[in-house]
Amino acid sequence: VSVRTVQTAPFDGQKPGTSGLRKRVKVFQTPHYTENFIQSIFAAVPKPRTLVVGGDGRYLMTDVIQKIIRIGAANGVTHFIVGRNGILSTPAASCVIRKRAADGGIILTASHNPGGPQNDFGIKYNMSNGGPAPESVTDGIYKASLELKEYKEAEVSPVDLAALGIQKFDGFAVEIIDSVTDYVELTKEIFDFELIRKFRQQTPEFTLLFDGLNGVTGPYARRILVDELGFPESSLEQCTPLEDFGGGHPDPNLTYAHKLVERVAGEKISFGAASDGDGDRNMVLSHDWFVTPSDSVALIAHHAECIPYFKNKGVHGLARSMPTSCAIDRVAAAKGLQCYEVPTGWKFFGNLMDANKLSICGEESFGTGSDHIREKDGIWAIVAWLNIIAHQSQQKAKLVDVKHLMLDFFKTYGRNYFTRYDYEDVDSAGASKMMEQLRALKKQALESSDFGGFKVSHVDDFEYTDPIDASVTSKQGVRVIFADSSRIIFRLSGTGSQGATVRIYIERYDDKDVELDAQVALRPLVLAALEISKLEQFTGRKVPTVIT
Ligand code: VG1
Ligand code: CO
Repeated sequence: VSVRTVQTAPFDGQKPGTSGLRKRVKVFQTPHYTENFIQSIFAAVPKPRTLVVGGDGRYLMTDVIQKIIRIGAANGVTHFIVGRNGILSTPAASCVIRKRAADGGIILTASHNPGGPQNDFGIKYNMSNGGPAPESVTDGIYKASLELKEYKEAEVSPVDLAALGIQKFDGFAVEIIDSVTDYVELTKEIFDFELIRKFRQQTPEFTLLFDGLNGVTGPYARRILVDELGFPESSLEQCTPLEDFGGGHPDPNLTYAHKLVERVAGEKISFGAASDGDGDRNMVLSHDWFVTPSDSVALIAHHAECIPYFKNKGVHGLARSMPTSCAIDRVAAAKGLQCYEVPTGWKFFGNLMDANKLSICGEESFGTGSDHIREKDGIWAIVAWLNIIAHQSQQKAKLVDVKHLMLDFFKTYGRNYFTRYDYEDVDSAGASKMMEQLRALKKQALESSDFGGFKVSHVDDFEYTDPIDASVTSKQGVRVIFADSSRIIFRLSGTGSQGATVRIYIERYDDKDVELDAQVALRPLVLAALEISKLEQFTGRKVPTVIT
């Protein structure tokens, strides 16, 4: 194929964050900006010959796929595997990379960030294990972006992304695959679909509502929940992927998934669930209970053995990101399993999974998953819950609903109350100053004070040494740990595209009172957090943008 070389100059700020490079669409539309970043990927990663490409369907995606094909072909890719019309959820992309033994993949998403011409776009590289590139690789991409002088492009006309099958070009081929099939096959191997189908038939009072928030998950949910498990089509809402997610914020939480929350409450629905723009997050609730993600992963771990995948393979270990509540640690202790604590971001779980040390893990940010792939997986978590509900209901010969599962869990383990306060789009300088001040806090100074009866026992800035490759990641969030094991954690987001987002994570353990409202149970610690951080003084903010 004939290749042309285009002269360019480096751009500042092409440093991938928690999960790839995320910027405003108009930044990606700057001449050469996107091409530069794609060329930087090929300069830094082990040369891929087979490459998976797809994304969450947001505005600009198909244009960028054509660019990836042109630049990739000029950089030695011989086989592109692309989801039909470019559509691949993040977990499906991870699945396809593994199943088809590709060398890597490029996923086009800004996850839960709004889409459309005025909003966000993102590019992320995944390795041959199906997982996000580790920091050593993303640092390499960034370094390459700063030194770039030219990029290469194959001179080919646009590929037809709608036509399933193989299109041959001079020196390379593009294979368009169904976006859903590989992923659905994998899901069917993991869970007991027969049991869930039977449960659904025998328990007509169990009702379900899934909200795709107009993100990529709709087609996956339809195939699995409706076609395979037999739930009615009316169990789905907002399940058509839209370029701008219908103008919404495709983030499954109580604030942005309010339509689902209202319907579940109003119609007394037994099981409500939602996923984010790219399909890797999940929220689970019922008309009488909201499941905190930290509790969700702990509950799945507790009941893992009723899921065929874990029954057959065993559970090798558990893990959570540092700010995630310690509920899963209690499950690990009870089961005699190791529980790992990693920095925020799914990329830190991959090495442990590859080394067979980790089976189930999660993040407080509505991320739950296992070693069946190397990304968090929204549909996986939702079907895991259905599998557990079906199994428990069969065992007890009556409907065991979401609330009762959680209350049973708390009876066994006690409850780790958890909440997160997000202050979005605050002034970056103020936010950085606040973090500097927190880093400078000394244990002695805090120990002498009394925060509404809470005594500080430990303060640090979280640092992680990967047990497999010994790589060190530091400055991952300031932790204030109290004598009674309560925790307050402060960190800045690494996924925003504008200003800074301050996150405050608050946790308290209680083995007596397990049915309090989380905001009530955590109020004294929230006040302590605001006092310790001087948040209002540094950022001018009185109230958070989102509370989860
Ligand atoms: C956030 C979450 C983190 C998650 C990341 C990517 O990162 O806190 O837990 O892994 O998003 O999720 P940050 O740096 O903004 O706190 V997704 O669904 O945006 O790929
Ligand atoms: Co996501």
